[in-house]
Amino acid sequence: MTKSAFITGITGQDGSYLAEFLLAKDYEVHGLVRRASTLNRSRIDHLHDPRLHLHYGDLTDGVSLVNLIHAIQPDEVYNLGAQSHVKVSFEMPEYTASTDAVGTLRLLEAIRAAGIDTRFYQASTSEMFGATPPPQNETTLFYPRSPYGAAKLYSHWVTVNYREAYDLFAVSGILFNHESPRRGESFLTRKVTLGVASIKLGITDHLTLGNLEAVRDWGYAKEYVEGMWQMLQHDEPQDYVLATGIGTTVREWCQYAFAHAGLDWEEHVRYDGAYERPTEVDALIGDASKARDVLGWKPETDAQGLAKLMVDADLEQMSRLLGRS
Ligand code: NAP
Ligand code: G4F
Repeated sequence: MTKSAFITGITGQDGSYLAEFLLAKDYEVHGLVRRASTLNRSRIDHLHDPRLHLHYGDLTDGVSLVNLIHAIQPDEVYNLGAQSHVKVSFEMPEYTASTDAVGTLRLLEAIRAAGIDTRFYQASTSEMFGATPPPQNETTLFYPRSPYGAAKLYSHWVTVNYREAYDLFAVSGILFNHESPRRGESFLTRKVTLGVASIKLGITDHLTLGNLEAVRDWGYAKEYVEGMWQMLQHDEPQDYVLATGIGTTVREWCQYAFAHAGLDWEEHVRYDGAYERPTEVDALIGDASKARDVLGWKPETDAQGLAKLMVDADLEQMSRLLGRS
């Protein structure tokens, strides 16, 4: 029988890859979209599929969630919607908490109110480890360093609680940074690859960044959404880390990306303290051995390979826009 899934955050990086993945598996896919004054669906515009249904709603609007879950009765719910930018969360802490923390509670309550037997995935994050040094796995102490990390930690624990209190099949995927050509333009990796393409094509000659010393474990988003689905197919609801296990500094990411376009990063990168956060997460490096052993999940793309594919995609797209391809 055809399965159905409900995805919050379907217009985002992960939501768009997950929708593609589930449609290829013959799911009926329902996505929550926010009303905006201009359409915000560029990542899913290519999905012309009668099995894809989009519904207006918002994680800050509990009534919309109750009505949609009641009407759709999905087999699986993926809660990927969030105000996902760490630095922005210092500027909009209350909105971030309402979306990223209470939003999860609203969705869980909508599932409970509908009384349906659904499997629930929560998009937890390595940001919850914050100040606790690497390597980080499912048993590592949480110590968030931003309103975003704190809000996500609430969602993580309320997901655990609904699993234990109401016997809901609810899991948290604690995902380390994952990127792609669809990554939002203000996140570090994409900001750099877009900067490389602009410099290479002569549109600008420099790129301005903040902290170059932070270490992140960067993987490929397309591989991570498959892990989300695998977590919901297992017999038992459990939490898992997804990561590559390799730490890369922001400085090294710049080296990889600029070198791939034949450029020297030191000639083009400038510093501006405005991009620093009030509290930084110095180092995130994940240990995904549980996902490998229990689910058979394994990442294939490392940071260097990812930098290359993102630079290539941005160069191609920008050349096309400039009419040079
Ligand atoms: P993203 O590209 O920023 O997408 C976020 C999605 O959430 C967008 O579809 C956005 O809609 C939607 N959204 C924002 N506020 C909402 C609200 N109030 N109600 C409903 N939807 C809302 O994020 P991503 O990189 O795909 O990440 C997916 C999820 O994984 C997020 O929860 C993120 O926090 C988490 N996560 C990401 C990473 C990573 O490295 N990418 C790592 C760990 C965890 P609009 O398009 O309308 O803005
Ligand atoms: O790309 P970032 O903004 O990602 P960050 O803060 O690690 O958060 C991402 O990963 C989390 C998983 O750990 C997700 F939960 C979250 O939703 C998001 O997807 O910054 C990466 C690093 C930081 O240390 C930052 O200080 O790059 C440093 N950085 C240096 N200059 C910069 C910049 N980050 C951004 N965005 N812009 C800069 O100019």
